[in-house]
Amino acid sequence: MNSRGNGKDLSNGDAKDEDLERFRQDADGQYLTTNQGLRIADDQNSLKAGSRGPTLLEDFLLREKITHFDHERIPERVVHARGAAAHGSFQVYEPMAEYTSAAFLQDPSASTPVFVRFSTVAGSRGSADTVRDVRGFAVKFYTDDGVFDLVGNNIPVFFIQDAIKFPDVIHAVKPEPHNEIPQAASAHNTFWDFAWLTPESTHMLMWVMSDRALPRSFGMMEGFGVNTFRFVNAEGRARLVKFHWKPLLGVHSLVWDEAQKLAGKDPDFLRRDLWESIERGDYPEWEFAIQTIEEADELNFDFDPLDPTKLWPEQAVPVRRIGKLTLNRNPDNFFAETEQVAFHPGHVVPGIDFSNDPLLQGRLFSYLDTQLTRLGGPNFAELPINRSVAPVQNNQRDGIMRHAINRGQVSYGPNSLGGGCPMQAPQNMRGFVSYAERVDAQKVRERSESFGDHFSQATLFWNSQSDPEQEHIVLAFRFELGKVEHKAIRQHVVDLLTNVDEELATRVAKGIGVPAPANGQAASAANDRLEAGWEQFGVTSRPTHRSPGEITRAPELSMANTVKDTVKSRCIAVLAADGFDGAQVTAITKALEAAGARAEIVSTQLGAIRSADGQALEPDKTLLTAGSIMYDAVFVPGGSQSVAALIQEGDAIHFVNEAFRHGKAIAATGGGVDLLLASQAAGNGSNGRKSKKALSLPGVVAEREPSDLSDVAQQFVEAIAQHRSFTCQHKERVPA
Ligand code: HDE
Repeated sequence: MNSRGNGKDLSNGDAKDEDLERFRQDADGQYLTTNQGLRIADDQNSLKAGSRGPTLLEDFLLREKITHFDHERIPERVVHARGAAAHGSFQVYEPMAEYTSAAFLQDPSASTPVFVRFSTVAGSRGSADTVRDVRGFAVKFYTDDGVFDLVGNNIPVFFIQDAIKFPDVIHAVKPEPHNEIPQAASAHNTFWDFAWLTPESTHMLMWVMSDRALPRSFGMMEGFGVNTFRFVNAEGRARLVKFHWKPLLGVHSLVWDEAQKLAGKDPDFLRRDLWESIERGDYPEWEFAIQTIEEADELNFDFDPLDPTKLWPEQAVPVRRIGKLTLNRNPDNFFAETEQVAFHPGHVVPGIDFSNDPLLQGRLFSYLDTQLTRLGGPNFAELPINRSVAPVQNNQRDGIMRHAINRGQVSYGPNSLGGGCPMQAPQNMRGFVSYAERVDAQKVRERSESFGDHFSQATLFWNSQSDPEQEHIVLAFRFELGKVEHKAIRQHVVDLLTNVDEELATRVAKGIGVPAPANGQAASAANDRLEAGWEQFGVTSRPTHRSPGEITRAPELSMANTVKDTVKSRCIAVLAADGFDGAQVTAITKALEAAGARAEIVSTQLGAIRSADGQALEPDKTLLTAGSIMYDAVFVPGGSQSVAALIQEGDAIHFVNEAFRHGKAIAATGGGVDLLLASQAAGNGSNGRKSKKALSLPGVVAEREPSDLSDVAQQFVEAIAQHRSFTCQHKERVPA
């Protein structure tokens, strides 16, 4: 550990880390000074005319301190305001020269420093981490050819096809302008009004209503570049490319009830998880993956590869994993790094270029523009976190907060007085040359006909989900639309969903007081209603065709098919009080730790508790400060005194019920089984009484007389690795 306590040795040749080192400040052993370096003798009292008299205007120490404080805030990002970030590194697996000349994608032995910021989109800086929303996944690569920013999301598609609609979708989802309600939520009138009038958003709506919008951890989400980029190799050959991040821990989510409660009990749940994982050395990792389409094949798919409301199904366009990203160092200072970092999809390096995706084209304008306001002027690239590790040299000058002291009389080009410097770099010196795509067209304000299939991929997404995932989507639509006060809007969204799947529309309709569509006929009635509404309100981007194609299910779209062989970074609650069974706690917690998870003791109060055989243990949390929602699983050890105390606590019973309702793994050994029987996490046996059989439910490992604790631990670890089990109908009846 170095002095910053974040587990990373500075001597590792990380160019960005070394660059940042010049700006770091530590107060150890230092005297307090003004910003001018004057040592301050008294920072506790302002200068007054007598100890009970008025404060003097002369007090420059007071004025400097208060003035700085008054100006500590900068505007928050207009979207993606709430975020958390970390440093790390990226390494490619093998040279990618066939596809791209990007230098950082050639040498498997070279490591590129990165800074990655995760965010929610709609909420303000102080909103909760676990709200239903898209997550930003923005990666800044500090390459030897300059900064490359891959500014992506955890959902592969977007709400709109044209950047000109971005202010509209964001205005619709943000708090309503008259009363600034609701914070960080799409469940309100304006969002769903926009949604039904923007049929191209249907595919993205399906993703946002799925549990993908409730990640369990930033380290358990996928990332996507969303927009289509271009890879160009040294011969100038180009291919369209989509970028992906595949988390090695798999893709796992919270459930809605849990996410809402966490927003109150621990609104920092995801940023805390990221921070603590890195501090522990449980570094989150993702594989970088690409999909490429040959230019000649651009028009040969059921979807248009330039349409950002479409993904490229992996069966149609294989995904190739080409490198690995590891986050291994927390920022030193949230404001200086996480808040001041400025991403821009227009920051590319030779070998990477843009496609004509109309959303991307608009983004290329927006990011630089927004930083000018947010970071106060054109010199934000000089901020330590934004500085390229490749040398920066040009004729740009002056502006607010300029740091560089450019010497000499020359600030223009071409020049002879400066010997022609700085010189333009030819392509063979890695000068950036835009891909010379041929464009021969009329200027039009039009949407391509090939963008007109708004529903097929929404249907593909729905068809690819497991039963519990489908159920969660239905409930999410019901929740969101249940908050919409206008029945006509609820009806129109159901009409949209009728185009995705009639059963989906029927199940949603059932909960929100609008008629369910019935057999084919109702679908055409739904479309008649939609068409009339779209006509009335000037919607031009209508669905014009459907191209379902040959792929009817895409396994990669379901989280049921994700990685389920690890419990790394998971946190398990051990419910224990005085008199707990020490051997059971030791055996299970050791096994969890050996598998890469960790256990926290949750008790009735803080202060050491003793096992039946006298072993002392310090609880980490209490039933007051913790809830099952903060854990991935629960273990209840035996020990008659401990179990008797817990059974008396409504909070302990609730803990178990809630974990069970949320599909989490639960283990109980010895008398701990009685806490399960006292809760509703046990079904009724066939005779109506709670029996041992009643505990043989998915995800529950209950052994009253465990002969082999390592076997119990093994079963428990396997159940946790499954993430959740939703197969048991009984769960629905358990109050949480
Ligand atoms: Fe952004 N987006 N965006 N966006 N975006 C911003 O830039 C914008 C879009 C994304 O952690 C802003 O610096 C437009 C898609 C992320 O700092 C702003 C359009 C995707 C972040 C902006 C889009 C994104 C932003 C606000 C439609 C996924 C946070 C603050 C044309 C590929 C980066 C800022 C961070 C941030 C504009 C659509 C991802 C206003 C105009 C699609 C992850 O410039």
